Amino acid sequence: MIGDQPVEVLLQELAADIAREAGALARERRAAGVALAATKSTLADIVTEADREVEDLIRARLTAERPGDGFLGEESGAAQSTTGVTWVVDPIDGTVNYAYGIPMYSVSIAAVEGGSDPDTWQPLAAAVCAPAIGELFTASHGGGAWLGDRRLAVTTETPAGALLATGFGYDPSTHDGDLATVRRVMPLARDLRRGGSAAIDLAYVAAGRLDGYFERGLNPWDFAAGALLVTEAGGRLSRFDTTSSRPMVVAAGPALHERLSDLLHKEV
Ligand code: LIP
Repeated sequence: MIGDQPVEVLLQELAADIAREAGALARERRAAGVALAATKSTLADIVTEADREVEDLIRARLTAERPGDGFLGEESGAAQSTTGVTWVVDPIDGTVNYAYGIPMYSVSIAAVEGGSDPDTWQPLAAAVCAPAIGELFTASHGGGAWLGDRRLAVTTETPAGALLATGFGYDPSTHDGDLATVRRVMPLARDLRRGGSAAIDLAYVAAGRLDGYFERGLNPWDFAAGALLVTEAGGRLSRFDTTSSRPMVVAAGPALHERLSDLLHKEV
């Protein structure tokens, strides 16, 4: 507690404020035209100048407001924490959407404690800002998940089948396996969506706009904030195959999470 506010709420407010500012910058740069800065793991894995500029803004704000906190970002080096808190940041999640002018992109900011390993960290606060859509999702550990002043809740029943979302990696050689995974879970589904931003997909599970989400090969910054949104909205998120190069993330309401996990575990 700091004053009468739990520290998680203060971290959530800071994450939301920075996500708003970073989202506005990303949107401004998008409108001005996007410059490709480089490619990373494959030709399809791009980074724009805006990705780097937005992460620089976020990092500068966090350093000013909370010196000593750790940092793990998609585009810049990691920094160890001396306070116990680490910020896990994807400056523009859905980079390919962003480059093509598709509005499904987000700024994803999470505060965690206990280091920067997603298998052992404890999420404290989260903000996912979708600036082109005008939505900001937030959560704090024990404080619920929110879209503005609307408290979020995952779906609990899927009588017509589940509306599922997934994604595919940047390496074309993984696409066959990922499509086989889709084939495996489709008996549970009414339909499938592929939005292109894991953070937004997870926010939509938390908001009940999707029943479930699964994807292999995400980086910690892709799901760190969305995971807290889901669990604070009454959902479950798990990772398995974590020693492989492409761990699986599964998120849904409790009953669907169990059914999805059973099917997805069988393929491992
Ligand atoms: C993206 C994820 C998306 C996945 C893409 C990519 P990025 O993150 O949000 O779910 O399907 O392959 O990993 O690279 O835009 O930050």
